[in-house]
Amino acid sequence: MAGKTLVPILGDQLTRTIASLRGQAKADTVVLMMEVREETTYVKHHKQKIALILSAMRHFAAELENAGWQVDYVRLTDEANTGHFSGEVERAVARHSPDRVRIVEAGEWRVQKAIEDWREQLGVDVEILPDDRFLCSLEEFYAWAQGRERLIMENFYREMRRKTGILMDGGKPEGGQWNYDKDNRASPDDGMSPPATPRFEPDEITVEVLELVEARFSDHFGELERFGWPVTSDQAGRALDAFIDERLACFGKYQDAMVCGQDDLFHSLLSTSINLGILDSLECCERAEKAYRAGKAPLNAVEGFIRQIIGWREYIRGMYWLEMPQLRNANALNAQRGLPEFYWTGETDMRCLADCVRSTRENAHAHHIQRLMVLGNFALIAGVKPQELEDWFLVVYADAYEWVELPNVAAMALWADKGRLASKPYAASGNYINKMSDYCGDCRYTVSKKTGPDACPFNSLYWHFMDRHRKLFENNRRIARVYSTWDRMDADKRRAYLETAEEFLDSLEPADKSWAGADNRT
Ligand code: FAD
Ligand code: DLZ
Ligand code: SF4
Repeated sequence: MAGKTLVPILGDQLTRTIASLRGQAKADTVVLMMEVREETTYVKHHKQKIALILSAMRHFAAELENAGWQVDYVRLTDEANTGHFSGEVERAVARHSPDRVRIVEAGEWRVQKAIEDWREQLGVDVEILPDDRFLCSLEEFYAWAQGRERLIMENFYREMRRKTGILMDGGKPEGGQWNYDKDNRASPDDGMSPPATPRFEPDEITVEVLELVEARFSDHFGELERFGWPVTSDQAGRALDAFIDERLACFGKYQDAMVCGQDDLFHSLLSTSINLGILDSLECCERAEKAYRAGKAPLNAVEGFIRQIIGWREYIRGMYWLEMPQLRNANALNAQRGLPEFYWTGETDMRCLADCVRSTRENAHAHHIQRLMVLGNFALIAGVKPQELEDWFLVVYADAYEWVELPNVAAMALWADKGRLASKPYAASGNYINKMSDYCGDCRYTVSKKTGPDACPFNSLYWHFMDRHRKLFENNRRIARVYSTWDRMDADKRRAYLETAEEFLDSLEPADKSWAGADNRT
């Protein structure tokens, strides 16, 4: 293509083979990377999340330069920095006088809307390319969704297995079944000690970024001390190697297990790298399949891991674009309670929640079942307003971008989309947490107690939730029997459940909203 091209690369587009660079002549291309205040503060992200993204961006820019690309890198501290993507692209157009701007579509609706306005703002051609790092294009997803009454992940996942050929045996699923989830629900074993996840010692670039973050974002949630995330594709590749060799084999069996103080268990911790673009999602699946074919990991583990990536991750991204912008305001259960303060401080006697918040604060990470069945479940049954929990999840996790956070929180955890994504709400009493973790033994509450001040709050809140949403759920085939159990209880017992729940709810301190700083989040 003749003439000069400006290629802006956003903070989660750190992929050497990104579509906007493919086919470009280095001599005619200026790559633009922008550290901007708006992205760092539209919510007050966890300190580790900002450090991760800025460090990965700086490493990526250096890699591109070493490979011969011309990179125009705008730092957060540059005096003329306008503080937002559109202002920086405008300034770069003035600096370089390109014939066109070429960019891969943004992951988030908010940013994509801004990019779509560039055509008018900049006075040069703007080419917006599909993000083909996802295995399912948005057109394909919309076509799949069209005309279907129910958008069931499992059906989507099977199509993705057929499309990619992963874990297929001719036209049939490997081993004869599509899904081995029933083998993936083991409780933790006593004394279980998974191999440590690799951590990467901060180099000079990362140390500089950590200092910047500590100085500029000192009032943001979270700690920096344990920062050890992969910040380059080389480190992400090593993290993948370690997962495949050391943890994949047990990933399936203990996928839903929780152990106090053991933050990673057998999870991959690869979401930050995949979401940034420094690790390829298909490569993760191919490596897992190879381990299975070499007899190094069982089918239930490998299928479970692959399902999370080519199934859940791709489906969640499709659902985000299908449901936006209305998903951000969804509140099917009309939940209006403010987020409890302990989501930020960790100060609660509920040991499960205190441990999940601690891990979140120290690591900018908690694993899936902690997010869904502890942090999400509590907010669901306590009736927390979806937008407040969404802001919290977007702030606190290093892997959180709205396209993946919002469907997981609003639709999966809170049923705010009225079951478009999850056919039944993920509501559970203390019994579930007790079965899947070692939290309850040392908790100040008693998990077997149903009512009264010492009873596990999840128990009474569960019934309070079911009772207050009876009209909505009693005709749902997957929940109806819950109401038979409720109706069989005598009236005094039911009243005691509801009173215990209400006393507990009255005792909750609402959070100070300045923690999230989400006024600028659309
Ligand atoms: P593993 O357990 O090792 O799983 C492997 C990979 O599968 C992950 O790296 C991830 O890429 C993918 N994956 C698994 N489940 C999901 C899912 N439900 N949606 C999308 N990808 C999935 N994931 C994010 O990347 N960002 C988020 O902001 C985010 N918010 C969440 C909020 C809630 C309420 C819930 C229930 C889940 C959320 N998840 C999110 C999904 C999941 O919890 C994380 O991807 C996972 O915990 C990351 O850790 P890991 O890499 O060790 O995952
Ligand atoms: C999350 C984030 C942060 C904290 N900072 C930046 C930044 O300074 N520059 C940048 O390009 N991207 C950043 N990001 C990631 C963006 O929010 C992300 O690329 C968009 O959400 C994609 O739509
Ligand atoms: Fe959590 Fe209840 Fe168990 Fe305490 S008893 S750890 S509150 S589930």
